[in-house]
Amino acid sequence: MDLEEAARKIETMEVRGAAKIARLAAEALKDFALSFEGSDTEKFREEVKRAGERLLSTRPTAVSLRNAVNIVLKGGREGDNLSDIKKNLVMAAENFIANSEKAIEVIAEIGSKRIKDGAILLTHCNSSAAVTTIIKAHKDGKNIKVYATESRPKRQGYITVRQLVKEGIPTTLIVDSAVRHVMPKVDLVVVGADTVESNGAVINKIGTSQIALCAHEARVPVMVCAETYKFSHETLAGELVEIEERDVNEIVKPEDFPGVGIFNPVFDATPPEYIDVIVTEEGVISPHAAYEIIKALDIDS
Ligand code: RI2
Repeated sequence: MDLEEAARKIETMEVRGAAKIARLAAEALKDFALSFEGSDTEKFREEVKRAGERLLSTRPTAVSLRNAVNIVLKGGREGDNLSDIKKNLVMAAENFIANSEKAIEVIAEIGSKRIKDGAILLTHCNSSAAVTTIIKAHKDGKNIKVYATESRPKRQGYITVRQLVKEGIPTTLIVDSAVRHVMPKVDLVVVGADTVESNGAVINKIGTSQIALCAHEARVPVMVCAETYKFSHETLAGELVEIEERDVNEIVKPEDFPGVGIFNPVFDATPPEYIDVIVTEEGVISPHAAYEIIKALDIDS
């Protein structure tokens, strides 16, 4: 995979979802390293670093992307000669991808146990961790039904409803603004995450915080499914998570609304008080345990 092509696919959201973009970045860095010709170790390190920066410039919010790049580059800092350095980088990339895929399976295994037979779920956007967990609950014999939001502006909810219906799960598509109306019928909200902050706040697709607020009001628990590489080391060091703002054309054609300001933030932050549990591959944790998870992770920013 050509590095620029991978960066473009992430930027344009041709490949999207926090886990998928992280794995694609790891794969692209691996291919970039393998295609490096020459014997100058310093030049290799500089070019790989620049490649990492290009990938990081694509989407600013999902820390999984940053963690993937940091883990792979860290692998490439180990070794005495170029051949070993390349080997270590490739190994780091392959391990990241394998661990990331395995983490989702483990999360689904654990998360499924928290979904009761007969439960009505609500999910938002399209999270591979959340959708895999819901499908696992269905495969475990739970008789579940799902409400899925459209998830404006890009309507990733369409992907979700198709995935769930394909598995035979009764699924109902709703517009984002119908969430409060249906919440009294819901037993559990299941969503993914792009980033988990050190204070336990979860950054996810815009609208997640409103859903959590409605769930809180209706006393419906909120379960977040997130691999530990979604946890942000940077926030421990005081940095704030940048909320990506995308092209306003994703909402409307600006020329149809002369004089009107249009604002397209694509993520929001749900405070830890509105989240019951985060299901990680390390187990079910309280959002307040995010600090310990980040401390235990060996990822430098
Ligand atoms: P997984 C997505 O972001 C959504 O916000 C989704 O909830 C989150 O990534 C996590 O997805 P976008 O790329 O990693 O659609 O669980 O903006 O697949």
